Amino acid sequence: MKLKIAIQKSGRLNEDSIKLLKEAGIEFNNGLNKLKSEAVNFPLEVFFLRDDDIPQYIEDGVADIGIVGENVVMEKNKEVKIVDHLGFGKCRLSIAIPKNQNYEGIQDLNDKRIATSYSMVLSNYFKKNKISAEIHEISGSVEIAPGIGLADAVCDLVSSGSTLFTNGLKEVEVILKSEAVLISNNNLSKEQDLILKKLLFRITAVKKAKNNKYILLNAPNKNLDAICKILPGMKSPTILPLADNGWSSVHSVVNENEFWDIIEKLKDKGAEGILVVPIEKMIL
Ligand code: PRT
Ligand code: ZN
Repeated sequence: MKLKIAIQKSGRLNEDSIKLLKEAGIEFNNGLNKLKSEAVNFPLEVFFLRDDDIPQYIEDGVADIGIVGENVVMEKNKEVKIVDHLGFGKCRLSIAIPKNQNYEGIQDLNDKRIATSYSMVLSNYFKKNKISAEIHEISGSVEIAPGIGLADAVCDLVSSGSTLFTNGLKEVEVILKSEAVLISNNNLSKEQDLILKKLLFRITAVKKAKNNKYILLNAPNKNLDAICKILPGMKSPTILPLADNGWSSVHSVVNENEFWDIIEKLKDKGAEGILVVPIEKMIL
């Protein structure tokens, strides 16, 4: 029994999807540039597909699980479930209008023509907000629609914002925040579900490790209490005596988000020789 995973064949999510599987310790021996590849050390088969097709294939059970943007999951609206958020491919689906136009609020979109590749998500959004606008479904280069007179506004994915900027548009509403997610068929067998759980366990360990750093520092013994209070650690920090009397080496794990804050506090309490090391896997 193997679990079949569908990932993007080429595009923005392809590399990070493969990287995630590799970091989860899954190895492939026959190259990753074909239609299909088999893992050598895990019961997993990889299918390479266009991202738009992945939800349908999973609903139909052609693949069991897949990696796609949440935006695609919402737009395709298939019978699949999101089992994990993967932390890459972050973007937002936003409405943008020509930058010299006034915008007071969402009611300004009434009776406007809006170009998008996300007509499902957009029409739901308009329904919810009681806006009546005309949605023009187009499949690519949405951002040029206002410039060529095809639409008054666009609804498209944004990450840095530079595409909107170069096309003279400004973002006025964010309608969806998105990142890559792991989705699954709703009716996995017990055996398939077990493989998925094993995979999720590994993915969790990889994600945790990315969000945390291992920290080692030297601390004067008189400040050890104060320093331990600053450091969360997995249980509590490890403390080892240094050969130098009156000093200890303290080891702990800190979260990326609090990292610089913690470093400053540690220095205030006399910590020296601070080393910060990446963690490869983290299992709690
Ligand atoms: O061939 P296939 O159909 O598989 O790929 P695709 O061309 O449909 O998708 P692709 O590879 O462009 O994007 C795959 C997924 O990446 C999307 O579904 C999103 O979940 C995610 N993602 C993250 C993005 C972006 N960031 C992004 N910036 N997808 C598209 N963009 C485009 C956007 O459409 C716009 O044209 O980039 C432009 C805006 O970028 P900024 O940086 O200028 O704001
Ligand atoms: Zn696509």
